[in-house]
Amino acid sequence: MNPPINEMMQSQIQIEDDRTGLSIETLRRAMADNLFYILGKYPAIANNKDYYMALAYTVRDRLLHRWLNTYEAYMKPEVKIVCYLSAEFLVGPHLANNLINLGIYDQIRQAVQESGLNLQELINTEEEPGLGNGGLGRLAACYMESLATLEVPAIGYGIRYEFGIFDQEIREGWQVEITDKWLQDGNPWEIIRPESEVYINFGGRTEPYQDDQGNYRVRWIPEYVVKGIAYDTPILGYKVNTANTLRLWKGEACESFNFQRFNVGDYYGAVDTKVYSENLTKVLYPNDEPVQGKELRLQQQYFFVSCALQDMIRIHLTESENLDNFGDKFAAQLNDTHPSIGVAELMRLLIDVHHYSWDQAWDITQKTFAYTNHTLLPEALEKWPLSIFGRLLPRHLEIIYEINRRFLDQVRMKYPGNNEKLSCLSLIDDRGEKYIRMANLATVGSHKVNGVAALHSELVKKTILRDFYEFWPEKFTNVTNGVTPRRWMVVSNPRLSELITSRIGDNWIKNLDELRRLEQFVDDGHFRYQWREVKWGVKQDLANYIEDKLGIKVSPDTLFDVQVKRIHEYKRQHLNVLQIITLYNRIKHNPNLDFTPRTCIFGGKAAPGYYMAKLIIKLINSVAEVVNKDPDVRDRLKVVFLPDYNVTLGQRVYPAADLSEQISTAGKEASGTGNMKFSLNGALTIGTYDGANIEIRQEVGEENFFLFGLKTEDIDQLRAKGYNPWDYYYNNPELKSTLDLISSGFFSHGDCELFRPLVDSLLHSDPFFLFADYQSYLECQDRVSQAYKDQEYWTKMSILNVARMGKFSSDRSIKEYCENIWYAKPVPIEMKDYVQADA
Ligand code: NBX
Repeated sequence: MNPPINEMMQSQIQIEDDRTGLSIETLRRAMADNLFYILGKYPAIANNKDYYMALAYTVRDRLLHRWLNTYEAYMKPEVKIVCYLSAEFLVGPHLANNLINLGIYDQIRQAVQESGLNLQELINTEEEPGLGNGGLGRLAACYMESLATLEVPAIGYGIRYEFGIFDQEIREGWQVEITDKWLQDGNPWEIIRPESEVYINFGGRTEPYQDDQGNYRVRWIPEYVVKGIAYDTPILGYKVNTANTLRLWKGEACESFNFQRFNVGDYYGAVDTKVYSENLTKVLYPNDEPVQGKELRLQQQYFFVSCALQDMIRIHLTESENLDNFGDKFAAQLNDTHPSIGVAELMRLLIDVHHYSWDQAWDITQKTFAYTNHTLLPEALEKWPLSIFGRLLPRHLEIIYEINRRFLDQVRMKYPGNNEKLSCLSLIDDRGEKYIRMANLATVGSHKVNGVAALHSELVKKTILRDFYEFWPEKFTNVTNGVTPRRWMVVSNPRLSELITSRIGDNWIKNLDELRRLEQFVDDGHFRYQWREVKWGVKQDLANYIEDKLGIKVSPDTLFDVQVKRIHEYKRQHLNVLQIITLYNRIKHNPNLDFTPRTCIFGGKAAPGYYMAKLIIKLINSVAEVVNKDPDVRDRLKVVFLPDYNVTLGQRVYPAADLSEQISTAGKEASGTGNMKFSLNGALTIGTYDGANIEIRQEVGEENFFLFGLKTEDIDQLRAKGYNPWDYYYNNPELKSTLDLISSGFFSHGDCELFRPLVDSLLHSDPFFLFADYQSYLECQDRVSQAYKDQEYWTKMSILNVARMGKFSSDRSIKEYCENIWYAKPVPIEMKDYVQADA
């Protein structure tokens, strides 16, 4: 028994403990200590990176109690944990977000200032973890943040890529890819958990045997084994005690295997195994590349999913005697088909390792999994050649065959003699070379399947999973995407956030529907003036950044027209370019045209193997070069391509936009989430009837949204009756002269060949219907220019956009997943010991 005096002393020490205290003086001292003891530096030799690290450790100390308390609370048997399985988590920089969510931003800013430093500069030195390609990975990050804010128990399971998405440089207008070395200076936010290592089998063969009780069983004798090591990053909720875990797995050599080889004298073989194992999690695959034949990608997928499921089983068995209630303890969400091998892996673990019967195992599996679809593009639907699959995962192939056999028996009962149905629904595509269809596996193995916006979910039911919908209508549902207002408003746009808070208080940060209360100020001239001031200031910041990085001068008095997203033909950045060239032509023909000055800003990466996307980047830069220096233009039109678009740059760009370009071919963009970030920051949208645009327009009001273009049905009809892009080219003089100008070499120093592939593709097939939408787009842009001239009116529309965007908080999406798919509830975290949550 401790004498009371000890407890007293302890609590006194801990109140001003350098690792938890929040007074300015304690924070300042903690930073100095970390600089010295962790980084081995003192002020005279420290740079901003060192200070950033010292600060990051100071902040991490202050969240550790919450994190450990949270983890402990989840071990209770009655607590259900959401496991978000995703090959990508595009979390973005941690520091500023953690400061906001911990509620210590102001204290830290002062402490940093008193150390003679500038907090924003330190925040800017953070290297962001680029562990994702785009929307899908960023959605996973927003969802993790909302889960924590809503105090819902969650673990994000993924891959700790050593090299994330490449950094993009632009050289002579072309994209050049540079390896991303996000880990080179160390990562202060992660903690390695060597105790949670797991072993993952690959290759080899299976073997039937009888156990001691005479049961028929199968064992898998792998060819090699890789060790998975967990790296944990805390994901804090906004002003709550919950700190959930993002658990990312790294592949390492398995010593026991190495060691055997070493013992028989095969030193180089042992080293090979080590290199091979560590290769597994080396690099993130870019999207938009044909997936077939990328064996390493299948290995990555199986690796992280098996790590996750084994980890979940271990957690469950620390509190339970068996896995009977596994589906009550965990809800596992498949973020697209990338983790869908999990269906077969959970079956294998339950049957082969934990000796469940097939039927019991299948019940648990279906109860546990749900699947989110993010694309209808046929080329993006994952299918693995059976040959590769069977070589790598022989046991899983057997299990998939058995799942399929039982499933097709059910289908036969419902549709006797209908072979067409069987062939569409089968998990195996055997029309030529045989493939495993991962979307079919995910659908069969899940209790719910959802799309990511209303239109998209309808199209899922009508197109790629039509027969499944007919078979199991109740399985299909929609959850429209959302984004977290903490990162995408509070962190990235403090000025707008403060203005909003000054009028309606700060509850909107946790309850985004409260933004509606801004509507009452829309007729308040002073408020509108303040609103414009904020936008102008943020535009000035971006203008400074552009001048700094690119040497291009742009004025915040012009309309900032922005398209930032991955470069893809279906997203139609080239439609935007056609429009810009048309505006340029108009100025050239009539130099004194009444013209609303515009700054057209682009950003986005092209997949390294996607030639057309790279050519679009080159076209944007080539047009920029000509337009920006043409004296006739008189600075009324500027074109800027921002290199290396990522989360950090997004945080600069969204707040500064006046106009958000969401111009995909109808039916192709599953949802879009950038569209939400723009509108929440007061940009108006010019958009097609696609993805979440439709719902945004519905919420903000059609009079506050610039809609153009064909709808999905129109496009289907046009295609059916035979779409001929030439007709549009010949019949539309502005379109014709725009294309002719590109073909003439005007933007390519006389080279008529450079852009030919792009022009030819448009003239000969135009698979994404740019020509069909061109006229409607231009007319809509004219309406935009007209509207922008009336700044008071524009400001009203901007305010109404923000006020009515509450639906698009990821908090709303997460509540829907909890209610309809996961059946998970909040578990508020009580802090043990002495540490209290910040009020
Ligand atoms: O997912 C995106 C969709 O295109 C967006 O419309 C949607 O808003 C977003 C979130 O639901 N899809 C996406 O980003 N896909 C990928 O990044 C991807 C990554 C790897 C891969 C295929 C696609 N093999």
